[in-house]
Amino acid sequence: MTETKYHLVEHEKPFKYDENGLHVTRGSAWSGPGCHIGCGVLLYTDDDGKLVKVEGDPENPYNKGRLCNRCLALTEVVYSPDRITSPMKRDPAHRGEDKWEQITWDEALDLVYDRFTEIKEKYGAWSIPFVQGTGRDIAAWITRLAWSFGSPNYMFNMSGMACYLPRVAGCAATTGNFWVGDFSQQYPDRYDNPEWEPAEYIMVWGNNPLIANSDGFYGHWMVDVMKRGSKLIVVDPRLTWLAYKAEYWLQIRPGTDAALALGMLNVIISEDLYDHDFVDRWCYGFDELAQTAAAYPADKVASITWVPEEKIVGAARTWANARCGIVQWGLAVDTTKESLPAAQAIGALWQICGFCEKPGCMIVPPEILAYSGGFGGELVTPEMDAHRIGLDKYSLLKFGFQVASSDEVMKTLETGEPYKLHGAWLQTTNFLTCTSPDPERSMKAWRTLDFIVVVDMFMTPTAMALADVFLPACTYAERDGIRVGDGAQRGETINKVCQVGECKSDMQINLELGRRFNPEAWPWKDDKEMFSYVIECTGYTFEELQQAAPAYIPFEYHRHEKGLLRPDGQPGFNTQTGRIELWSTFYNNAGLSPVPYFEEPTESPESTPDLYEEYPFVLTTGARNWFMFHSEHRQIPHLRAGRPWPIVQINPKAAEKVGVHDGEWVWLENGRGRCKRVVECTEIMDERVIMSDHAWWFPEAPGEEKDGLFGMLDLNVNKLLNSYLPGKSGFGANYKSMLCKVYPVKEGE
Ligand SMILES: Nc1nc2c(c(=O)[nH]1)N[C@H]1C(S)=C(S)[C@@H](COP(=O)(O)OP(=O)(O)OC[C@H]3O[C@@H](n4cnc5c(=O)[nH]c(N)nc54)[C@H](O)[C@@H]3O)O[C@H]1N2
Ligand SMILES: Nc1nc2c(c(=O)[nH]1)N[C@H]1C(S)=C(S)[C@@H](COP(=O)(O)OP(=O)(O)OC[C@H]3O[C@@H](n4cnc5c(=O)[nH]c(N)nc54)[C@H](O)[C@@H]3O)O[C@H]1N2
Ligand code: SF4
Ligand SMILES: [Mo]
Repeated sequence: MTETKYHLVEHEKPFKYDENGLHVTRGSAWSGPGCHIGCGVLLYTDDDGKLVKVEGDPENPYNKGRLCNRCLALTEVVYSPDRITSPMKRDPAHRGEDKWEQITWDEALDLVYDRFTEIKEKYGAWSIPFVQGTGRDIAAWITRLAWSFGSPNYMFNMSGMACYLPRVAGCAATTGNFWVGDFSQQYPDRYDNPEWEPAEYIMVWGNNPLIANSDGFYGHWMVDVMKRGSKLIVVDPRLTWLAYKAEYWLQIRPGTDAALALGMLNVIISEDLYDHDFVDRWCYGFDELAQTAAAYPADKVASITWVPEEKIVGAARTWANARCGIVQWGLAVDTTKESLPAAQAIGALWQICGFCEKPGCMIVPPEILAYSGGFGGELVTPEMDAHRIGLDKYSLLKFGFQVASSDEVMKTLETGEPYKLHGAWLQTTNFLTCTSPDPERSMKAWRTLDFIVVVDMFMTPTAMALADVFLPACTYAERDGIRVGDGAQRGETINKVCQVGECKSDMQINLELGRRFNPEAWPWKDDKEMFSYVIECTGYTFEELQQAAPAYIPFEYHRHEKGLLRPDGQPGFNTQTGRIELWSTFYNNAGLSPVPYFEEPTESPESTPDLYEEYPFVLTTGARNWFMFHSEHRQIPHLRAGRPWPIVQINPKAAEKVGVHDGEWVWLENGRGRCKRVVECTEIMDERVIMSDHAWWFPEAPGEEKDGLFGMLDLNVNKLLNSYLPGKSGFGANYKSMLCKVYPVKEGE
């Protein structure tokens, strides 16, 4: 094996071994089905090559043998009778109808090649957007497909790209990097590593990590560090399990996070509790930040956020006086229209306290290979970038990921400006069910395209409504792959142990098609050779990494002092001023406010008091549950049993006031639409706030559009959202702060 500088885990067991008559293969559980992280798993197969069970790998430092029920139910996903197992096509005249025709892979790939090439020759490659869903294992392979085809319009079809990207782009613009909490994940020996220490305080902000396991963060680490002494401050409108364990639970009104952060900054600055040394040496624009925060005194912030004044002050003091601290933030920071200023204000809480690049603080994540922002960036020409939709309007699209603006693409579909779109490649997304605010408008707009391809494991409302070709993808048990970059902070392999029908992995599909489009960009003979190329810098081939994984990059703290965070090797941060910019030169140059601010959600008790009388609840949506990943898993018996119906959580007193009962079907409605839910009365909610599940459909219901697309048209809470109204930067949209009313569903409805 090649000499390498990476740390390896000492395994007691080999990569493959036999146990009690079954064959065991070590691997990583990274999509499909969906998940952001990819725990270490042991896949058990029998002599016929059938997957029999999945266990957590106790030798993997990442999850140490633990798994959640979605992985434990993997065999039900793999062998679900609902899987689509061969390619299909349908005449575009019959979109929305169950009129599929089975075809071979050769026919399917030839058809896609022919139609895409025809469109490219007539209208330009940019007239085909390439769309992905959330962080499944696709970013690298879909960017390369899009860019090698010649389209700059790679995108995530959520208004305001309001998941993760606002935090990533915001951090990149103001600090030059993305930051994560130090939970020892960068060390193979984890909590035993002598360099590491647990955070004294963890501020869990708009995130429910135990359930979500999002963005490379395994939720159980939270419990691991609590056992080692970390204490919590939780900012959440609901009393989550972690909020219940917290020293401070700040029960915030949805969508007011920026105000709360600015109020806490004001306490910390006015009481002189910040880290002077760190601010003097490494931050830029402190005085301007102080001036901004001064406009947010605690009493005013209490009335905006509904968090009692003494809790705001107490939590701010406790945080600033801590020896070390972590902000474990989540989706709720992104799902507000002005999400960048919210992220900037929350970021300043760790920055002015100097909780940077130290044990138990925020760190820049080490990555085996930073390909996550796009594999194949060298293929993007200036001409392509000139056609990237939204780039002229939102300069921040240059940061983080090289994406097109989903809101601008929506306008382009509807207006044909700046040019008409003609085709689409949709891979790992069910956007009509999940991300589209106003799904019917979205469906109509995407229907204007001449030719649409969907790559998925199951028939979905989106595929039923839009696809002309359906390509069946694999689960992680049916394919090979690599888990590097994208917040993984370690190198692992995904290992094929079984085959279902004719399904192919996303990587094989994209390699085979990419080779037809642009052979030079896809020179590899098979997927394994392609993976070896990507991980070349580790010194391993794919086959070697299979044996050796997980592999870890050597890590050290205080990298800003050692010149390790800038490409020029100078001390400091990778920004224009070389410092963490509390006053952002980038935002200023982009015509945005250089300092953070709070703006009311478009609809709220404060911004639209008249509407609030008619729609008396603040509606937050989509808090994750244990059983489902977005629109997935509805057809998996053990998981559906845990969440049989789409629920809305309401405080029992509030339910009584509006005359609805636990277990009853109700409508949630506002001026834009309504959807059905089942009431769950629970004390975890404030009487003024309700929480609705998102992404519901019933795979068992009739699927044709005339019958409601598997119930989706009645069940989609996104009908209540503001339609395509992102923040000023192009990032952020109100997915978790609207107004609505609740009333019972009548018999027969
Ligand atoms: N109201 C409201 N709406 C929300 C949210 C919310 O909180 N509230 N959350 C939003 C967020 S944060 C996100 S990220 C989006 C998610 O939006 P999406 O990522 O579009 O989520 P899904 O609807 O689950 O679509 C994923 C599809 O990909 C398929 N799939 C899964 N794994 C694979 C794979 O490996 N290969 C292929 N080819 N297909 C696969 C699944 O079967 C499924 O049909 O939803 C957003 N929508
Ligand atoms: N099981 C499961 N896991 C998932 C997913 C899934 O669908 N299912 N989706 C994945 C994806 S794509 C993502 S982005 C992550 C998201 O995972 P998280 O970041 O945890 O996001 P949510 O669960 O949507 O919301 C987290 C918490 O924010 C609270 N909250 C709601 N509104 C507000 C608000 O305005 N302010 C504040 N401060 N808090 C608020 C909710 O009550 C909830 O407890 O999860 C990932 N993991
Ligand atoms: S977090 Fe859960 S679903 Fe995701 S890989 Fe780990 S066990 Fe599987
Ligand atoms: Mo997400």
